[in-house]
Amino acid sequence: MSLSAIFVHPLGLLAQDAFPFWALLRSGNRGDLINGLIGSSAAAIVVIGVIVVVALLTRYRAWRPLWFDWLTSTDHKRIGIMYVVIALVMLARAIIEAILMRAQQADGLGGGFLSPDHFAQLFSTHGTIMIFFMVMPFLTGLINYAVPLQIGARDVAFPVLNSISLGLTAAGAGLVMISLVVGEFSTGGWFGYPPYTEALYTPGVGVDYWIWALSVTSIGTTLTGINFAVTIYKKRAPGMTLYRMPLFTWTALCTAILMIFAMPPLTVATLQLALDRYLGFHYFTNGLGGNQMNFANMFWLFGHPEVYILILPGFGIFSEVFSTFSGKALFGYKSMVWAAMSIAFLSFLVWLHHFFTMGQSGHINAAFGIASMFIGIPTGVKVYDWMATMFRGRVRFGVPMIYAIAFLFLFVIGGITGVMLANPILDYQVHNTVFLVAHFHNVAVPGVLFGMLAGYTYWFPKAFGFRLNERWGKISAYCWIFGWMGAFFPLYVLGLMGLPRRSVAYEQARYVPMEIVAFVGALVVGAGLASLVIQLWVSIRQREQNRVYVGDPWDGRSLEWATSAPPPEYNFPVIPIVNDRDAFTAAKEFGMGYQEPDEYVDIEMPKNSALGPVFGGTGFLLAFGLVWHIWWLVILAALVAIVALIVRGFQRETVQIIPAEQVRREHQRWVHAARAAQPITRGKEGTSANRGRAALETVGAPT
Ligand code: HEM
Ligand SMILES: [Cu+2]
Repeated sequence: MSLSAIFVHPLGLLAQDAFPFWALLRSGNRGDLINGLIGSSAAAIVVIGVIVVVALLTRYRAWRPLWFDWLTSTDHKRIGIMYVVIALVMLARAIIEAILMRAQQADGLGGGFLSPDHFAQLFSTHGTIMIFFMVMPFLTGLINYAVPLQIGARDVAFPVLNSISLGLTAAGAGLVMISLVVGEFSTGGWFGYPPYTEALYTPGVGVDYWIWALSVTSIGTTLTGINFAVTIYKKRAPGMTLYRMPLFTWTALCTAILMIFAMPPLTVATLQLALDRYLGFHYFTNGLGGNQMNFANMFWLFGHPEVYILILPGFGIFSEVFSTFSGKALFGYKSMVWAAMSIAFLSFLVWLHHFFTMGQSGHINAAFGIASMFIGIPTGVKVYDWMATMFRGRVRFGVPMIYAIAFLFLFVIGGITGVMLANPILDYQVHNTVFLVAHFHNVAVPGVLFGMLAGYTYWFPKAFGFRLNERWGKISAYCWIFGWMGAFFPLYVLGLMGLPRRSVAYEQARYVPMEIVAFVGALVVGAGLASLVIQLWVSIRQREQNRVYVGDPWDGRSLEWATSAPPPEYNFPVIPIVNDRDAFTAAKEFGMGYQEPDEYVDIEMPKNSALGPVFGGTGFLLAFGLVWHIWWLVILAALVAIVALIVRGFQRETVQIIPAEQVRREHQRWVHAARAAQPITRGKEGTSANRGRAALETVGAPT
């Protein structure tokens, strides 16, 4: 490329038309007007949101703490919380889009109010966001927060890398958000199949936004996988053998391994697609030796393990919740571990069930169909173990447990429909109908999203030192659960009736009643989202009466409950020694829950680093430049990132020392408060008397 090409068009392809607002002003007919209005309002929400955040930060003089306490922090707990914040913002957007899609289809007999292009952008952003920018950050955030605490570590293995991963995820999410304001998003679905997404058939910047958002995040996620795996292998407290790790840590390990092996095929596939689009390569176009099936294979070689990346941490959270809220050790611990590991392994052997109908031989379909059905076996083992955990336990119906029980019922239905789809003969019948949409939401929402929300409720008091409001939590949970049923059970019926997925409109009046039920269901889901926001608001206002500074509000069993809420930066004043599964329960039973050690020593912790936010910022600008062909911006951003890396290489002081005296003071203050706190029985758990000190109860019954 010549220099002039770089500098002649300083803004690349970026022009007035890129703003939905202009399109709105220039358009004539009513349809364009509605679509333009919706698009412009979405853009306005993003812009106003940014302005409000900037104004609030300025008003409360929060820029300095934002930078020093949060953005540059290498503390796994803060990084985890920032991941969850990103996830919740993106969840709100993707749910609103889902409601809009359901509204369109309810009104879809012969038309509806959205243009096909607009509808296609909606399902593409909804799917992309839910998978990559909602669930992935959510589970990464929860793992980041809880796992080092569960294994008795001070931090993850590579704290600065952790912050870089967060930066890259934020860059990808930012890219999806800015596509609302400038330009458009892909219309090619969350999987972006060529040849449709090739430049010849879909010019414009939408697909490029999709490509770069995914590339940036998938690199971050691969790094996260490495970080978590090394952390779990290397940083466990003395005595914590693999078979003493809490189940959530186990599933985090499986997920980390899946991330390491599954993300690279995606990164490579999207980069190859970029080469096709930008430089006229022919990886995925017929002619000159290309073949779109290469993309399908690579995408699903990532895509199928991905769904287990999403769901395994959910399984882990439910395992913790079933055990804690039944007051019993998890039933069948080892079978749970082996089931999770088998699922992770099998997940690499089934990708082809995503294109049963694309013309490979019957033998291949049969092999992949049978392999897919095998996954039902370890999953079934887990379901029985969860049920047996509750059996004769002291079951309490707190909010996390409500999600867990709803999950158990709904997930079994989703699993059965999955086994149905794994049969190629049946799949031919319902392929590409909304039956499939019903199936995967039947596993993704109860299994993944409910798991994340249960984890959010479960660990929130640990992270912030006060419990979330129970009443609003229950309202929210019931709205999610029953709204979900209303929104998705009709889709099974519609699928069997033959309604294709991703239909902007249809011609058969018999679809309408079920579509309306589904729309009402989606509205109830929206109410669940709203209640979640209200819950947070109410809880922050009532935080004084719900404080649980002692840190163990639910009578927890694993080590994260053995420290104050919120925990100190260094997690544990003295690294705990583990002799048992359910280490904290064992300690409490021996009366060793709140002890002072004989001596305190200095603690070495990583210092803050600007590398994470710098990589986030430059990653975002680099990707933005690539989308709009603003080449000088691409080069500049890459240079800044490289320089930042070199500067970091010369930095000598990367750790700070927390003096023993300070550790002693903080710990003693907490131990005294903990001993003075009134032990709370499980019956009073939900009252404001709960300060996070659990009374010893003989739990469960002899088995
Ligand atoms: C309860 C809240 C949700 C509702 C109401 C909802 C609704 C929808 C709708 C209406 C579609 C379009 C289906 C079609 O075009 O026929 C869709 C597609 C999709 N959803 Fe959801 N969804 C929800 C939650 C989720 C979650 C939690 C995930 C992922 C973990 C997810 C992932 C997807 C994906 C991957 C697609 C496919 C997009 C495509 O076809 O390209 N959704 N959803
Ligand atoms: Cu699959």
